[in-house]
Amino acid sequence: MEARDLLVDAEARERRVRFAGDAIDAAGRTLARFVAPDSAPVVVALDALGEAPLLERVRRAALAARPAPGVRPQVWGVLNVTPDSFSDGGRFAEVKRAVEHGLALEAAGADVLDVGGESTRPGAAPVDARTESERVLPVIERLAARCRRATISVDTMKASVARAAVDAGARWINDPSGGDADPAMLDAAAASGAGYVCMHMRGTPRTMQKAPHYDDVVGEVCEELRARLVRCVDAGVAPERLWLDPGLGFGKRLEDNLVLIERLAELTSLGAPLLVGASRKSFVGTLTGVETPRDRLAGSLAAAVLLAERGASALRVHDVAPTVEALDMAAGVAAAARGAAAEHGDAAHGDAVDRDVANREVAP
Ligand code: PMM
Repeated sequence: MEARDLLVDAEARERRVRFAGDAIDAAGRTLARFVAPDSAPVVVALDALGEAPLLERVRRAALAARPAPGVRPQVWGVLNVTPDSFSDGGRFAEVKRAVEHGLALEAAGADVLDVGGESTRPGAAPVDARTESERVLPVIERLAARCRRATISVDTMKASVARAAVDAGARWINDPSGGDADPAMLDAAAASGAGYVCMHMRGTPRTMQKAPHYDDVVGEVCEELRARLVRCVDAGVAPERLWLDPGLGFGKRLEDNLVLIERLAELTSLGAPLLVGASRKSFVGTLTGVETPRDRLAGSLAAAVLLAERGASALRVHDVAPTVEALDMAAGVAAAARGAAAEHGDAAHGDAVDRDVANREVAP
């Protein structure tokens, strides 16, 4: 091995050790509220770290966790700038309407505006980088200048679009391919200083719904996200800027999506905050019998509350105002339950209803 390779290897190892330390603390805090410290998520966490003696440290971190109650997850407002979303003929009118919609999402309570210029619907055809950039950059530039509170994310699988979007003011790169679609993406994310959302998807939007199959969807998604996360850290993405997403609706059957929601807490053991998108997705329509995506609000709200209770740090949604209300309600109940439990000296129950993971700062 050349000296330079050794150096690169040592740097990568150091980054991973640093990341492992963060992961232990995060896993501990998460465990304190969801599960007994010797249950499955601990085993997953230890697997990820590769060392059994760390169990004691995880347990100690779990016991030391004393989170603030009553904090709701972040809300990411979806702002798709694709031809079927805002097109009314003129390019200028399109940009203007997208910006107005973004500002309305911010006013409704969105913490982040997720701007996308390429559809990721099942079977969707890819668009080239130039077309995608022309769609998203003018919108990102204007929103970055006008938003007072919300930050901007670019939803893209292309490194060049991500780089240009960060230059235009985006502070997040939301990559539905988790670094698979473009080999230059992770370097771009590392160099950008932006937050990076690494989503789970098998295949591409064109192929992902062709006979998807999992034997153990939570275990497999967890393992595949862990591998991607290590790849991100090795590429130099700062661990504190890394978020994960199980990719609901991306190459998953109805039952896979439902099990991922029910057992989301197990994914928090990976140590990174989770962004999750269930809003208006077709599995919500299948379950509730509502065909038109716009009419799937009730099912989407139920999913948002269930995901928040299971440790999601952020939810990607279309209907921002009602989602914020539903999440505030759930957070209020959780906080009250915690207070009541503490009054009765029942610290274990108080911890169980609290959701410290939602408390983590916006990364970038
Ligand atoms: N879903 C869509 C697009 N981008 N990004 C992340 N991180 N997570 C998601 O679940 C996700 C995404 C597709 O939904 P849309 O077509 O309603 O925007």
